[in-house]
Formats: sequence, structure tokens, C-alpha cells
Amino acid sequence: MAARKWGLTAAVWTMAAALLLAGCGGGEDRKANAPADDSAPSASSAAASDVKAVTIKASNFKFDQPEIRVAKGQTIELTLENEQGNHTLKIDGYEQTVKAGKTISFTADQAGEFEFYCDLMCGTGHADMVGKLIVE
Ligand SMILES: [Cu+2]
Repeated sequence: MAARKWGLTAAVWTMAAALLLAGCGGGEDRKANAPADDSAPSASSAAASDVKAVTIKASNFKFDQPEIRVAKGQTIELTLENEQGNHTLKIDGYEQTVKAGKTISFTADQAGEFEFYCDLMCGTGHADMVGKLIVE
């Protein structure tokens, strides 16, 4: 009886030692896998490059970005934020208008340069509120 009990204890210790070793090995595996995990987000952002999200901030009397540059075929998600005053953004040629706080989405299917401007009479500097959408 006694001998069997000791044998069992030895087996438990052996298992415990094996688990500890496996635990260490697992820790190293996790470190080795870390670069693979990092590559996952960049792969998904590459897939998302068909969509170009642009936020334009308008104030009296300018847009914070005079140019929006996209590749032909890209979908543009355009958001207008009014930091000061009341403005809209209209793109000639595409006949798209974004209102304050809104986002529009359209495909840049025509190459070229398209003027955008504020389409809301907002004051003395209204005519200065222009920019260019460049699709290439
Ligand atoms: Cu205006």
C-alpha cells in the first residue's frame, strides 16, 4: 500500500514538472507569434484602401484642406465639420453636396480636377471658400 502511494506521489511530481516546462514553452511561443499578430491589422487596412475617408473642417472663411486627392475608382467618404459659421461643401462635376455634420459617400469614377466650394452664403469671405478634388 505504502509503496503504491509513494509511486503515485512521484507521478504527480513528474506531471507537475512537465506542466511547468510546458508553461515556459508556451510563453516563448506567444512571443514568437507576436509579429504574426501585428501583421494582421496592416493586411486589413490594405483591404480598406478602396475607401478614402476625408474630414474637412470649415471655418470663416476657409476649408482646412484645399485639396482632396484620391485614386480613380476609390470610394470617398466625405465628412464636413463646421468649426465656425455655417457652410456646406459642394463638388462641381460630381454634383455632390455635404452639409455640416454629415458624411456622404460616392465613387470617384471620373478622373480630373473638380472644384469644391461652400454652397451656402455665409458672409464676406464666402467666395474664398474653394478647393479642389483631384482624382487621378
Ligand atoms: Cu459660404
